[in-house]
This record gives sequence, C-alpha cells and structure tokens, in this order.
Amino acid sequence: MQVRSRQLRARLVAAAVGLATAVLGASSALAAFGQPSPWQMGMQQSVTPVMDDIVWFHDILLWTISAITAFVLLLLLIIVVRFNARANPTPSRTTHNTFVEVLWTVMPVIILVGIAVPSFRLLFLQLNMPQADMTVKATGKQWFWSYSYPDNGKFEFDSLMLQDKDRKPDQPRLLSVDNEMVVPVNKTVRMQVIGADVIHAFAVPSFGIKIDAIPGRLNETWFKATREGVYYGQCSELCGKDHAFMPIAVRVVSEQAFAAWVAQAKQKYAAQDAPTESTAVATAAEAQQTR
Ligand SMILES: [Cu+2]
Repeated sequence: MQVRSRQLRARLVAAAVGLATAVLGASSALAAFGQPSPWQMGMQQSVTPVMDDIVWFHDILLWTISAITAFVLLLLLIIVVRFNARANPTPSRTTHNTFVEVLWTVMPVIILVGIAVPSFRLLFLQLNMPQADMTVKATGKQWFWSYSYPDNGKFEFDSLMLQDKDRKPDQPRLLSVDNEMVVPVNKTVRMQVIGADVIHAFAVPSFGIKIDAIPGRLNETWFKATREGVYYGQCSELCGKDHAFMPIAVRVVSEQAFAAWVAQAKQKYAAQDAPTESTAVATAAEAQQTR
C-alpha cells in the first residue's frame, strides 16, 4: 500500500513538473514577435517606443490595482473576523474619525493624480506626431486593406488574407496576406487611415496603434518600428461578415531592402493598376452610349 502511495506521489510530482515546464515553455514562446502565441500571457512583444510605454503603463496600473484590491480585501477580512457579532458583541458607537476620513479622501486623490501624469504623457506621445520620415495610407475595405505610399511614388495595392491552400508552413493562419505592407526599420512612419465603405479599424498590437478607418475622414497615427520582422494586426471594428478575415501584415525591413521593394512595387502595382485593353475598350463603348 505504501509503495503504491509513493508511486502515486512520484507520478503527481512528475505531472506537476511537466505542467510547470509546459507553462514556462509557453511563456518563453512569448519571445515570438509580431503575433499572438499559444498560452500567451500579457500583451504581444513591443517593437515601438509607444508600445514600450503602453506596456510599462499597463504593468504599473496592474501593480497599483492589485495593491489596492489586496488592501481592501485585508480590511474586509479584519472586519469579518474581529468585528462580527460573536467576537464583538457590544459594538463601539463611534461615528466620526476626522483623520481616517481625510486619509481615505486624500489617498485616492494622490493615487489618481499619480496615474494621471504618466497617462497624459502617454496620450501626448501617441497623439503628438513627430516629424515623419514617410507616409503610408491604409484604406479599409469590405474585406481587405489597400495601401498606398504617397511619398514613394504613385502606387497602391490590395492586401488580402491568404487562404489555407496558398499559405506556406511558416505563415500564420488568418493573419498572413498576399501583399504585405512594407516599411523601413527605425523610421517614423505616418499612418493615414480611412474607410472606403464602412467603419474599420487599423490595429497592430506590437506597434501600439489602433485607429478607426472612417469613410470621409482621414485619421492619422504614427509608429517607429525598431526591429525588423513581420508584425500582424487585424481589423478591430465590426465591419461585416468577413470582419475577422481582413488581417494586417507589416513587414519591417532595412532601409536598402525597403528601397529595393519600392522600386519593384512601383512596377508591379503600376502594371496592375494600368487599364487593360479590354477595360479601355469597354469604357470607350460606355462613353459612346452615354453620348
Ligand atoms: Cu474591417
């Protein structure tokens, strides 16, 4: 019997160790940049100064609210244990304590002001656009994104989610696209975002950006990616039946690679946008009909 219980204990320990390794292993999977990972805790890894600040602010707030919650719980427990009817049959008739009242008014004010200062600093960082090195315009459409690069030549292209059959093994499902948005590393990019049909939202978690794409209104935000790689985001405003299938993929590359991509993109997308012979004929025919 004793042997069996020892075996059982050994098995439980092994299971616990296994679980702990799995959890630790999963948290080390957090090292994956630009996309969510299984068993992820917390937010995606940051690659921009704004997201660094968001993560910092989030962590500070989490510690603050945890401390406040623990403190209130402690007070409640003390009251439950020490001042219940059995432990304290004749209650005190105190109704006032000026010191305590001042304390519980002033302390929250100090905490809120302490939170407000970094909060406004972060808002300012997000909303006050620094001198941009280049601009990318993203247009939300049902249900894909179009990108144009007004500073780099006249080209625009559509970016559609890859279907499973077209996906390579290293491309994440529901996030990979046929034509990625490409930007250079360590450059301040001004993002102009607009909707072509309904309201969408352009969001890339590792960049710390999320902004509505509204028809008839040009919204702006910015980011400065400090690390090369592919970063994924999704439309974050319910926009119709394929809302979940219009991902955003941003490839951050070196300046030289970006220049090479621009040169190639100009040709590739200009060729696609140029009217083909058949559409030209159709337009001519239409023009004649309306005459
Ligand atoms: Cu959308």
